[in-house]
Amino acid sequence: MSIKDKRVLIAGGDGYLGWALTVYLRSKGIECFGIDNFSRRSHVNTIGSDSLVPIGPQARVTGTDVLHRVNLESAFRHADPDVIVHFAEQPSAPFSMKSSVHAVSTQHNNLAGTMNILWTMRDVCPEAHLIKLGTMGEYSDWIYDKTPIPEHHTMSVMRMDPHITENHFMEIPTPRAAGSFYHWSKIFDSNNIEFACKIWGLRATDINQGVVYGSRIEAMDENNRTRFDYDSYFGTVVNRFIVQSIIDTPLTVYGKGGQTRGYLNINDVMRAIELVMENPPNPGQFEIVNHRTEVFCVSEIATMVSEVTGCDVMSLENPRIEKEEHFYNPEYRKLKEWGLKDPKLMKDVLPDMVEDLRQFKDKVRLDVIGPDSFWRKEKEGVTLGT
Ligand code: USQ
Repeated sequence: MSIKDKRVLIAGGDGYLGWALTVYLRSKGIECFGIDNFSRRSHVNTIGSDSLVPIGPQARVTGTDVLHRVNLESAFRHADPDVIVHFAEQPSAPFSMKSSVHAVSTQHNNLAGTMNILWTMRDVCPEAHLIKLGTMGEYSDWIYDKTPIPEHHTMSVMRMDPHITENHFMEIPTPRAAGSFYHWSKIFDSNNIEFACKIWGLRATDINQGVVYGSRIEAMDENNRTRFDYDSYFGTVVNRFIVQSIIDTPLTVYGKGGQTRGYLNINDVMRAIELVMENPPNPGQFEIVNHRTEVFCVSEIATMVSEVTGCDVMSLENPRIEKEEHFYNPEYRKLKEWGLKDPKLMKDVLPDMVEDLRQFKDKVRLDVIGPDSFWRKEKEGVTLGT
């Protein structure tokens, strides 16, 4: 089946990537059906912030919570999807580390929501292709500080057992470990999805993305933009640095700034999902796909933004527990083989982002920029201004 004929259900269709994908696929004539519980809007409002870019009303998607099995099943029956893209998760590491309430709600939402999607697929549309937004953060620098992050869900290891004379090769699930309760929720999801594929013959692709940045996709006009967050919970680092620079406040580099991640522009996320739709796994298969365009450490990004805008850079005590200098090299092969080419490079996108967002300068709230969630027990919030 050509992807033009596929019907797509997007869970989390009101979010940063979910709405962008809806606009992207519709611009290509693909039928999309979005559902959302609008928790992103309410979480961001609760911490005193809002999308910097004005967005359309909630009515742009259907109000359905993946935690509500009966409603989810109705939505699946109505949409009759060939593809389910699952973005309906709490995506912020700092939010998940704020308190026990935040950690529990993150893991409850993410694990139970994914579980409901799997059971509903089994009962309503077992042939559909699940595309799940995973994360590179499932492979922490605790484990992959000397060896590349693999792009496969199993690996061969040799078990060297001191109690027996022979060593044994074993095929084991790729080791994963995370640096926040949010990132751990993604690991648990991956394990549950793989198991569901194995026992029920579902098919799923887990896209492990790096950090996404960008203020819009090419298919958007002023009336159908996706949200853009810059606060310390829901803004990712590049998006935050751009906003900090347009209000002329120093860029908040945490710790030594040697924390290294894969980065990709939001336009390339869209293209990648389209390619994954074109390359579904077989029934019963669980496929891992890694996605990053470039690899940078935080200080390099701060330098690049500062070169565009002339803003200052400051070092803050790191609110997180993470390595501040380390090796990092995720394997990245499948999307390139499927035809992902000419990705956007950060140095080319940064000036456009500054231009695009400068018009919203007066809406920026300084009091939501400083870190407010701390991995160590004794820390309290830092307010950078009023
Ligand atoms: N950082 C700073 N200054 C800031 C904000 C962040 O130095 O003002 C640092 C963080 O300490 C971290 C790095 O920048 O070392 C990235 O932080 P981030 O908040 O941009 O990204 P992260 O928490 O890793 O999570 C984001 C998304 C998440 C996705 C993940 C992909 O929020 O949903 O899963 O990127 S990855 O990082 O590859 O795991």
